[in-house]
Amino acid sequence: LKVAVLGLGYIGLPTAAVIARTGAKVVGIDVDPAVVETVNSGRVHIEEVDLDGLVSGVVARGNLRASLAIEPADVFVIAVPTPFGEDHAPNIGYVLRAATTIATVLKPGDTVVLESTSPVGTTEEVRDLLAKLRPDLKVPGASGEAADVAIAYCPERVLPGRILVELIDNDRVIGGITPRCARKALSFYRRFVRGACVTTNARAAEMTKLTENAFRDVNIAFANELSIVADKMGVDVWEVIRLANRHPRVNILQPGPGVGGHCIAVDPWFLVHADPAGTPLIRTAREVNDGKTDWVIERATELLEALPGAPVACLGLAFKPNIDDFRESPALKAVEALTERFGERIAVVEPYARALPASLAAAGARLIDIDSALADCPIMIVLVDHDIFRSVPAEERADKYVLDTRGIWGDAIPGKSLPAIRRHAA
Ligand code: SAJ
Repeated sequence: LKVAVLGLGYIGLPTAAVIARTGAKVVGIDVDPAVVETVNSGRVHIEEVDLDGLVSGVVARGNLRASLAIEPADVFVIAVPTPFGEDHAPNIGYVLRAATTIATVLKPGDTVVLESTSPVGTTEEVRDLLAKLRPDLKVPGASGEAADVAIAYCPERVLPGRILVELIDNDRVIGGITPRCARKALSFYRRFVRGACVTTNARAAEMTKLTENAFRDVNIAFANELSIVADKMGVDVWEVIRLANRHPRVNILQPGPGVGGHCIAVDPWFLVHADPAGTPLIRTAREVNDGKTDWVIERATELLEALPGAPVACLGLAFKPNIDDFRESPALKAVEALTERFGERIAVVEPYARALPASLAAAGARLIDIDSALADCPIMIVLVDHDIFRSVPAEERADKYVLDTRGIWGDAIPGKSLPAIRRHAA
């Protein structure tokens, strides 16, 4: 079996490597020459648990290669980004470009699977594009005749940091343009997926993916809204959530500085964009989660103004704990806003960054380690719950003024509230 994976990013590269491990010959196609070169030398350009060892192994055995140019294959997996524009309109340009590339080598018997998160109807658009570019091939669903190629949608559902485990163990939803397409794609996924593979149609599979991430966004928004109300009422929101979750049918998620990443902060907009009037809850959840970041910036600004000149350590830039991914990160957004205002007072502790993003460095922020932060910075703003921050014992930070947006240092707050700080400053 020969497989071409288009897009060697956070999903495409691990997927290509896992398929290659089954013994299939896999070629990973990417537009970035640096990525192609890195993979061909057996190395990885992204941080993901155990990925480096897996890639170096399958490349050394000759089962995985990367290339800038498309090649004929039996199965094509599209794993390219689907960003959105200023007006939150989904941009499926990369998907259509990948399909255009595939069209140049597509042959009867091939299977094309789209994995990128996509608005409902995208897989049909891919089918229509392939039909237009390759009138010699019968595409599925167009007529009653048996098609020459199979086209399906099978969304990735893996959690960064657990990608290699979840690629294999999670259940997969496989939506075919026709039931026959779904069965063809199913036999491919069965090669490496241990979870259940459930078949449906392409539109239902597309909406399922968007629904999963919108569900999580709405639930995190609930926690974030509670955190603001609780703060006004002087109540520890993390304690309230712990206690409420003892109810057998309540399961509240954790508040934070907002929702980041390229999935949960993005995908709900695909549903809102498809039906703005019909999605007030999903839209409001997005606004609540984005608004939480602004609230954190306001609280931090108050704290910094109450203690003029005191050095500040911002703990974390990543969008969630123990990863090096800063995309759509609320922590990064908060640090950018604080650095713009307070410049050289701001130090950043981010064990997953080799250097500070240019925007922060240019505004005067410095990258330091947690030990220097504990030694030199009386103010600490916890933005990411990295394990290394969690592990700082209470006595090492007893004299700090802390704004803890992740609730990892619950014991640090008493005596350090803003009124207390104002008294101290006066
Ligand atoms: N977050 C909170 N509170 C919580 C949980 C998360 O504030 O209780 C924040 C995180 O800090 C982060 C953001 O939400 O900023 C998203 O993190 P996440 O761990 O919930 O999810 P992602 O973005 O890493 O991965 C999600 C997953 N989707 C679901 O859990 C429904 C993953 O399974 C998907 O494959 C992935 O999106 C994707 O690619 O769509």
